Amino acid sequence: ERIAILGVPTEVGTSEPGSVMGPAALRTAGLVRTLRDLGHAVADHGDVVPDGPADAVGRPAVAAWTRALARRVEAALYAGDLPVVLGGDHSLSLGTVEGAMRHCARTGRPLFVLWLDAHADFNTPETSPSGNLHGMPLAALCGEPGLSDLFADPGRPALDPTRVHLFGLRSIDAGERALVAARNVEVTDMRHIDEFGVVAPLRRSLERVAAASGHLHVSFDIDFLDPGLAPAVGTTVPGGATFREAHLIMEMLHDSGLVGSLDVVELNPFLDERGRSARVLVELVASLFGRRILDRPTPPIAAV
Ligand code: DIR
Ligand code: MN
Ligand code: MN
Ligand code: MN
Repeated sequence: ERIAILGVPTEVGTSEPGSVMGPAALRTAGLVRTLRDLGHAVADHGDVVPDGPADAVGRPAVAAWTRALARRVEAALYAGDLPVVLGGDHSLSLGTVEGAMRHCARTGRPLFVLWLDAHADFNTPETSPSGNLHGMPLAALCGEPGLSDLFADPGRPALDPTRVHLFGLRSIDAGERALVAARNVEVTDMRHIDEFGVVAPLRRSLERVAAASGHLHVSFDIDFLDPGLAPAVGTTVPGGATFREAHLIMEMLHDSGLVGSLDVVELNPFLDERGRSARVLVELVASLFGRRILDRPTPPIAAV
C-alpha cells in the first residue's frame, strides 16, 4: 500500500486545548516507522496549512482547514495513495470526507463512512448544547441546514446518511438523537456491542460496501476507546471499546481490503500519561494496515 500521511494540527472545533499537538504525538509514538516496517511505501507529507489567516477562529477557521485538507486528500487519492489524516479535533473530517467525496464523484464509486466514536457528531447549531464544531461534522456532511459555510464548496452534494455507520456510540444529545433516527443513520451503540460483539455489525457493513464496490472512509475518534485504555481525549465517556474489540475491528478492516482513507482524531497529548494513548493508537493503526499475530490466509468478508 502507498500511504500518504497528512497532519492536521487544529483544535478550532473544540473548547479543550491540546489536540493541536496530536499529529506530533502520533509521529513521536512511531506511526510512520511502524507502517514502513509493515512493508508499506509511506510518505509523510507533513502538516497541512489552513487556507486562510493563521489566527482565524470559529467557523471561518474550520472552513480554512476544510478547504486545505479537502484539496490534499483529493490529490492523494488521485495519485493512488491511501491518505491517513492525523488530528486534530474531529471537525477536520469535514475536509477528509469532502476530499474523498470529490474523488468518488470522479471514480463513480459510492462513499461509505465508518465513524468510530463515543459520540454521534450529528449536532447542528440548533441542537448543539456546547456549540463546539467537533460535535457537528456528520450533520454538516449529510447536508443538515446552516453548516454549508464550513465547506470548500458550499454547493457540494450531501453525504448519504444511510451510508454512515456510527459505531461505539454511548453519548448522544437529545436533538441529535432525533436527527440520527430521522435520517436513518446506521448505529451500533455500545449496548449492541455488549450483546452481540463487534463482528456481526461490522461484517454486515463491510459486506454492503463490498457489494457496492464502495470507498470506505474510516474516521477513528480516540474516545471510541475506553478512557482507561486511552485517556488522552478532552471528552472521555466511560464504557468504551476494549483493546481487544478495537484490535479485532482493525484486523477485520484490513482483511476486507475496503478502506480507502482514514482519520485518527481527537488525540490530546496534553492529557496523556507518558504517551500511552498515542502508542495504543499506533498499535491499532498497525493492525488496520496488516500487522497480525500469525500469518493466515485473508478470509473472505463473509467468513470473517
Ligand atoms: C457533544 C460532545 N455531543 C457536543 N461531542 C463530542 O458538544 O456536541 N464529540 N465530544 O466528539
Ligand atoms: Mn467523540
Ligand atoms: Mn469530538
Ligand atoms: Mn468525534
